[in-house]
Amino acid sequence: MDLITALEGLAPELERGLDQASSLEELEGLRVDFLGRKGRLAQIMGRLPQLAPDRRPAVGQAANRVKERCNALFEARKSALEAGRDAQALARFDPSLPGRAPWRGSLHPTTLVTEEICHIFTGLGFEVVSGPEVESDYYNFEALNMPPEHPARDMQDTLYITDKVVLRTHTSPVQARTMLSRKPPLAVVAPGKVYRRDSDLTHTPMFHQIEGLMVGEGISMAHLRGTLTAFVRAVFGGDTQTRFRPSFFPFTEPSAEVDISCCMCGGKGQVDGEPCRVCKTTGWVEILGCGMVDPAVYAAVGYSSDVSGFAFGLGVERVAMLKYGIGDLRMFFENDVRFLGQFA
Ligand code: 2NL
Repeated sequence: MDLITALEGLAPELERGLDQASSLEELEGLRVDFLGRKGRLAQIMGRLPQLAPDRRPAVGQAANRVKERCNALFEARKSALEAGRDAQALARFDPSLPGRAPWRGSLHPTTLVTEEICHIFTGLGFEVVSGPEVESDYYNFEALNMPPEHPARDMQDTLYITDKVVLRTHTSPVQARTMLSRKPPLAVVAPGKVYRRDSDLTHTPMFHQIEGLMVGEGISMAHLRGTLTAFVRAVFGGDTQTRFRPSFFPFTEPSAEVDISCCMCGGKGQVDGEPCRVCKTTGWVEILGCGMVDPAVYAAVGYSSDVSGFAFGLGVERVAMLKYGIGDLRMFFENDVRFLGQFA
């Protein structure tokens, strides 16, 4: 067959093939078959050297025309198939369906309770302060009336960095630093992480504390009681009862522990006739420790013995467990999103 006739047969044949192609993959197959390096057009052109030289230009021109025509056919069909595919995708897409909300994080219950407690105390005129977690023996113990050999400094409780540097075992050193850098009157709360060499079902080596301190002229046990009762009712509800029991802390005298009426059984000691697991039937649960700042602490920070004040300390995880009815301390440290997501 003469080459020009063979060339001119290509475009109509491609057109029939394209009409039947139903996917972009098939289309690509046809393109390779007709226009590829070893395709039909290339094969025909391979016979060009067999022609007399004066016939070659006409065949070359015909080949270019056919190639352009084939390319145009191919591109047209490709656009049509692509448009069809997009239309199908749009037909499947229902814009009236509700959107899928992105997953939203939430604050850790420890953070929530810390923020709530700090908010309550700032409302009562306290200021939030912070300090280092790696602390000197002096601020963590000595300034707080815990001289060397004091039982609370026992190696069993304290995590030592060096002989004289510890991970703070409470946030009291923040208040000691505050008193050293400021004059009374002052009212501060110090939230933060604290560390103890202790780890079992009910103790973790790191937990969170909030301590408070109010120092001024004429600050009395009555201010302590009023402040802490207002605080407890803000966290656990206005009907919550409080009970102050005598206790001991090295840095306060007198000292007390505060119990609240059990938020699980309402102080009745029973839930649905069963013994209350939160207060163990006593109707009371311990919530914080407090007292009037010991004069030895004022001496250590260079305050006059004319001032007086109160201080208190509480465990954040403990408050969160009581407030939210969480039975297991480990929940706070496992970072299970099924637990954490409940505080969104
Ligand atoms: C508890 C008891 C308490 C304090 C912390 C304190 C701090 C200074 C001076 C005097 Cl600078 N006291 N802090 C006082 C009484 C109790 O914590 O059971 N915490 C979990």
